[in-house]
Amino acid sequence: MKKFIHIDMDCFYAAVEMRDNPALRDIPIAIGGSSDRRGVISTCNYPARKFGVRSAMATAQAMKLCPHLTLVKGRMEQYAEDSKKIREIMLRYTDIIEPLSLDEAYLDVSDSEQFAGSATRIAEDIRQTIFNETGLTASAGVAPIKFVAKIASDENKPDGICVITPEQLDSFVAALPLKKIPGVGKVTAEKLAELGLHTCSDVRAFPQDKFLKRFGKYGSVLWNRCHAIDERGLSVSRERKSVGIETTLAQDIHSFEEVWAVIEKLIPKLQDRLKKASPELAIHNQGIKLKFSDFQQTTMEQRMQYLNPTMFKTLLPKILERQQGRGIRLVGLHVAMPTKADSQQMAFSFGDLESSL
Ligand code: TTP
Ligand code: MG
Repeated sequence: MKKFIHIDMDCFYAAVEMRDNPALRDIPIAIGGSSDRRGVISTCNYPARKFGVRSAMATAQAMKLCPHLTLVKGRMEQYAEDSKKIREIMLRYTDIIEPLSLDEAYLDVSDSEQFAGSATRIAEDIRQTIFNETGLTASAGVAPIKFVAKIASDENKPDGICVITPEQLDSFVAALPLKKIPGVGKVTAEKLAELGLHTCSDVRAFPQDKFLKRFGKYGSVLWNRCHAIDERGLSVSRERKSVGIETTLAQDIHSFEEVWAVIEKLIPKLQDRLKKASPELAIHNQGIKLKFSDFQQTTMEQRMQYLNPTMFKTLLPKILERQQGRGIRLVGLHVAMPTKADSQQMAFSFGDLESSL
């Protein structure tokens, strides 16, 4: 059995706004264009949801439901930046990740070794780490098949987790309302209801040939879902799994010696993180990140098979060439792990070597 985690951020855009402006925390807010410009709500926080405000609703309608709703203009760049941070956190656990949107992704942790392979504990750790490092809450679903993991992440929102074990899978799916299955929209749900079909167990009791005839191509997918069959794996992005550690300095520093002193302190922490993320310690590259006093940041990497602390000393003068008189406000170190493709390529080149000997 596979182990999938689905992570979905809670009222994502609204949560970012509440984090960055605490005055918005306890009042109903929505992200969206104003009603006089025929705006639409992107999302809203939970206090606003109590009034019935929803994503994709016309702002005018939302203002009717909740007259003291505070409208906030969206900041896509900030949401994208938080999304990137969240993605980087996920990559510490597995590189088999399928992002669905800025705030949502599937992870396949079937072969992850952290927490003795417990997908539940991995999911809890991801949620905790996301909160520690971004101040945002995420909800998680854990299940042996993809679509159930997605449904599960919605069960205990916000800031919740729902685990469906292989033993619970069949009965969980049986009781599932059909409209919760991804792909079953309003129209399909109505067609199903006309046949008296409301839950997956209703479909199970329905004649298969009749069902397939009525619902065409999507019918067989839906039939399978109702029987807890979902053989899809993840469409994996090619991002490299990496770990890093960084520190923002109390005061800007300038010289090679000062930066090196910071790096020497970071190295053992980086080694710790690497050990946790990749017990065999193999890496693909190691690098340094600097953020200058004007907030411009830069990274430089060196290909390496194993972490070599003195390599940072070789890299440092090269990256400092980009300093151009500016102070340095942040120093970071990172290593990227080899992907499966890298290790296959390595085996291949060793093979070549052998055959040419
Ligand atoms: P969702 O995950 O659907 O919603 P959410 O994160 O705001 O709330 P929940 O706690 O229920 O998960 O969407 C993620 C973000 O995508 C959301 O914050 C804003 C954006 N979005 C839109 O811009 N328009 C839409 O119609 C929807 C559904 C989302
Ligand atoms: Mg969300």
